[in-house]
Amino acid sequence: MLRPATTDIQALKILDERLRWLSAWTIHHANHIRTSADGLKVGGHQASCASMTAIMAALYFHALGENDRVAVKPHAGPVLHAIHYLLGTQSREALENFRGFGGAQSYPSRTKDRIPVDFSTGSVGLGVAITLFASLVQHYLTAHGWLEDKDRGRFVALIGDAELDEGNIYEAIIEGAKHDVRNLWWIIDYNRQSLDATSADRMFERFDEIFRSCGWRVVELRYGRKLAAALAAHKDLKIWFEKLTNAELSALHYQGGAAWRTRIDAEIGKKAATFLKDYDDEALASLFTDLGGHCIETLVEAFDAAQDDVPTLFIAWTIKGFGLPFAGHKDNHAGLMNPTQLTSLRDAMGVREGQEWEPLEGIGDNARTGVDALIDRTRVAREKRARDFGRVAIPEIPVPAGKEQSTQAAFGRILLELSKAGGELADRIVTTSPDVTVSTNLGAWVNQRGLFRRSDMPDVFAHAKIASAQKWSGGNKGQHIELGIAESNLFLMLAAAGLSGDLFFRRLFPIGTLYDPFIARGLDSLNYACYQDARFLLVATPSGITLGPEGGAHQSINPPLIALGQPGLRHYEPAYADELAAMMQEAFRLIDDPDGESTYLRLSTRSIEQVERTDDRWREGAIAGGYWLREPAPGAHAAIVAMGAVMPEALAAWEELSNDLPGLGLLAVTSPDLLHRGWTAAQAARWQGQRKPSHIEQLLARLSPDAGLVTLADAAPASLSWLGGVLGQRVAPLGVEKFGQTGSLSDLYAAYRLDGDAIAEAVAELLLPQ
Ligand SMILES: Cc1ncc(C[n+]2csc(CCOP(=O)(O)OP(=O)(O)O)c2C)c(N)n1
Ligand SMILES: [Mg+2]
Repeated sequence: MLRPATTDIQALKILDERLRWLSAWTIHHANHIRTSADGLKVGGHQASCASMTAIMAALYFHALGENDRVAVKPHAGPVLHAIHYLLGTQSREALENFRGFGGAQSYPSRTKDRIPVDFSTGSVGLGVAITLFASLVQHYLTAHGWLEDKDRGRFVALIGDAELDEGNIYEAIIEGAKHDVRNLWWIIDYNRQSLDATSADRMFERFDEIFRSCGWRVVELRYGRKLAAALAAHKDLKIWFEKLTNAELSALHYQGGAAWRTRIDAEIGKKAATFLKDYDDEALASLFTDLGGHCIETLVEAFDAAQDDVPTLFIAWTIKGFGLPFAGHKDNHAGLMNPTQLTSLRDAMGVREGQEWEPLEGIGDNARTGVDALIDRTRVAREKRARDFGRVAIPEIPVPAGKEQSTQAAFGRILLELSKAGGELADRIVTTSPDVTVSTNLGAWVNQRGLFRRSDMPDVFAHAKIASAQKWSGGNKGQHIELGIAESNLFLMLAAAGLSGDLFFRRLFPIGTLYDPFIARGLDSLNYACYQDARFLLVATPSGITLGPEGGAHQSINPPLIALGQPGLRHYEPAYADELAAMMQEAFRLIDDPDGESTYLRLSTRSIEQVERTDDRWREGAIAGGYWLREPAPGAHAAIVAMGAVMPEALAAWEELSNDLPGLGLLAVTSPDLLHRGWTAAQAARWQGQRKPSHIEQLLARLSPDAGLVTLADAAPASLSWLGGVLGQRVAPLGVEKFGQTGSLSDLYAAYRLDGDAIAEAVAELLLPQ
């Protein structure tokens, strides 16, 4: 893009002011003008917005190309809304309803906002890192021939300086360095204030070094044009200025011109006398606020100079609350202007009372042409695009043969067979794993489909004829993206790849594998992926105490409960390979369905005898969350309810107890998550006159109303114990509530009460007269 003419700079400055006004006004309106029904403070962050309006004006109205995608610092959401208001893509109604039900969201949301939001933000640090993985996905699509050069863009993150404390950012840049990631601009709003305080001074130099050592170009925008010139002319002043701590600088910005004068006079004395004479207090305050992040010329020049694809960190010095009465005050994070302060700002900005929402209020005719031109140019590139789902034909997934199988091994075989059979689905699958590719059984798939690398990477071991089951070479057609052991990165990778249809019009089918207990390591990133409605398949294996000798530190207990409370993610826990095949087919369908979701498969390394099927009726139930593996007699007084890898114990107990308790049922639960959702949805529907019972109600209604249920899961017993609430039946929940330890399966199942004896005792307790 060409550098703008001088008029554009003026127009950008005007737009900067407009954004500052509109964002402040939107927040003010929500807090002070809109009537409050519940007396709750509405909130909003006027100071966090004001510190980035120049950066965002220069970015959106000058630097962004039409394919560029931006993650906006959560607390600058109102600035993004103001930009779209100027572009005509946001309505006044939504702004008037900012933070209200159905109004503009407090933090940019892909799914809830009507404006185009490239990446949702809110949990600080995650919006930053996802841009890096999105850039990697763009490269993947290009390398696979699915994205033309003209459709490629840059990924921009607008970052609060305190966000840099989030460790996930460093995990991401390390991974990015390994993959030689490009086309990134990360722009720090370096206002040196967080929520609680001013930022630590000692860290600043370190950020520089960290990024540079990961291959980034670091561009510091410390001074605006005016201030740079003044300090260049007064060396002592410059030395003094640069020694000010973050807290001192912020305090001076808050105090204003007279305070600057007193300090300079006291600390530099005569040497600054000529300088001080040239400025009155107001001019002095204005001069020192001319930091790089508020100077349109400086920003434009810096953006124009970074047009190659080298990942670039811009450190743009700013003042939190720039131009507002609480600028620089350490407590300004959630500060709101009072009505008097707002009126002064309105007057200062030339906005007439009653015309506060007028997009270009107060801009004179001459200036208007330039502003209109910039808005027009920008409008074309920032329209909301329809979501794109791939509509890829999902083939029937064949069941791997074998009398005894583990679900984990079956998963690996299914992928291998898919790869061998070929076809569009197989070509669109992209797998990824945080250094557990082999131990989660993805190895054979990778042998077939190869590692994804920017340049060809021969398999050195294979060339040297060293025997290995893993014959992995890499190249830009590979379909497995290796990650280091950073589970947060796995989820951000899945989030970015799971948005490929939205971001690049080409849906991928991302599959990520990890050990079930380590879901917790990346939990917020997983939540973040789901929040944005990214679509993927998460395969977590091994799980539970069933991994036996591997021991307690690897034994997962609560992920089914996590899944029960996680929107956008469907939990399936198969016991058998045929269930797994059906679930994978469903998971692929859900990735491709506009109303679908992501899927979490909780698998096991335990090889168990496969069950014989007499018909296919189990399948529908398994996909819906459960089915009777052994039918109960109508009105039966007891049932065993089991999930996943402990099914052999449940079956053995069923066989033994059936002699004494004819009619005993065995319910195989494949998804407590789906059963629970169905149950609550059916309850809600009843209030709207629909009386269809949910799947779990139908299943349990086969038993007597006072039946007893023994539930069994290699997981927290609360995963299934809630089933007693569905029809008011009694429950004896078996499961794992304490940390595990090493041991054989029989030792562990006995110690943690997952064996036949425990089931028999639980059944007896339920059936004995109370
Ligand atoms: C993961 C997470 N932890 C805490 C918060 C609460 N929080 C919101 S903003 C903020 C400080 C942000 O400071 P900075 O990034 O410097 O932004 P700015 O100064 O521009 O407002 C905190 C702690 C959050 N949003 N996300
Ligand atoms: Mg800050």
